[in-house]
Amino acid sequence: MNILHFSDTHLGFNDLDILNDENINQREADFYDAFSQVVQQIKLSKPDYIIHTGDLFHRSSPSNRAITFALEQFKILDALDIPFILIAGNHSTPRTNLSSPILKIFESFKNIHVSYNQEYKKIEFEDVVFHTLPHMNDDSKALEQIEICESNIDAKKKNIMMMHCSVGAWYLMQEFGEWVYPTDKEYIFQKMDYVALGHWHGFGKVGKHENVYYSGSTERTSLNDKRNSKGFVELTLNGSLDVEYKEISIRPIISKEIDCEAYASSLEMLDASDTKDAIVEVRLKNLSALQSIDIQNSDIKELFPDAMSVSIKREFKRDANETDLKDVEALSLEEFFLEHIKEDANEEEFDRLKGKVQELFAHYEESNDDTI
Ligand SMILES: [Mn+2]
Repeated sequence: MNILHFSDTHLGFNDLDILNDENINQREADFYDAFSQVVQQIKLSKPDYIIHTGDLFHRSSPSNRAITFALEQFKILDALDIPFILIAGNHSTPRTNLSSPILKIFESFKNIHVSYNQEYKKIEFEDVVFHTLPHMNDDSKALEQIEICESNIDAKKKNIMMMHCSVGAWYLMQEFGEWVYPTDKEYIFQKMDYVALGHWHGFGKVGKHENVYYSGSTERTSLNDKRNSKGFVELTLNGSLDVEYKEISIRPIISKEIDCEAYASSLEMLDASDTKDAIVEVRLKNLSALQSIDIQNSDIKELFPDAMSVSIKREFKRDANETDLKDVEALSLEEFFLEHIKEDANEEEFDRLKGKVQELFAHYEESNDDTI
């Protein structure tokens, strides 16, 4: 039996304010592309079952474009005549009972089986039972549902458990309403042939359990996620369990560092050859306050002409100039500028310039207010 497990596709996610040629947010398009790559693979490998462990959409009320994209892709999948089992994650579960769960839109598809009602649902086939526990907002109800799940294990068939949660505290995503699977119920995992997990965005086996896996997300929903490898799981269940992680191709995130203490030579050594179409993050380290004024973001961006985006992080020197730095942080630009003049000018000249500077800054602020 071959099963393809993927998760956390977050359709509709967007970021970075960059549009592509079709006027779609580039990052949003990247997520659609990642999803399409998995669908391509499904068409090629034709597994016996397809499972998705939650966060299909990024929001519980996705945009029209995200819904349209999903419906197009699900139509392709449905036509393959492969059962596709799908559960709701925290991102696709409404927080109140007033709104209708988005996964309901797939109810009418012949081969698509959805579980989103915040309760255990058994989805059964000739040779396998999928024990689905979708995201639940209520922990005590969840515990009950886990017990129902355990009592439904079928010794004559393969048993696959599907959840969207953190197993223990290790896989928390620092999001609202996360569900933590209770540690004292982990023994149930041993009674399953495979436990398919969603929520954590990296691929991996969970702790000591040989049959419990997160497939990871298909793209990064945060630039703090530096993993450049995203993909899905292909598992084979013939007597023993064989798990294979398959990588898809995503936009890379590349970190670069410029040491401002040796600025010129650091620039010379900079290699931008791996930054084509990438999300580039540049750390300017050992920066002094004055250097920080001299080095413009636009100068740094020019160093990576082929990158999709460049973000710059300024890290100030912590040693000798620490007091300097504190002063700069506490001062406004106007005050900082005046301090700078004070160093070079005599008292009389300083008083004259002070008036000018204050006038100019007042004028600047006024004209700035106009534009807002
Ligand atoms: Mn997620």
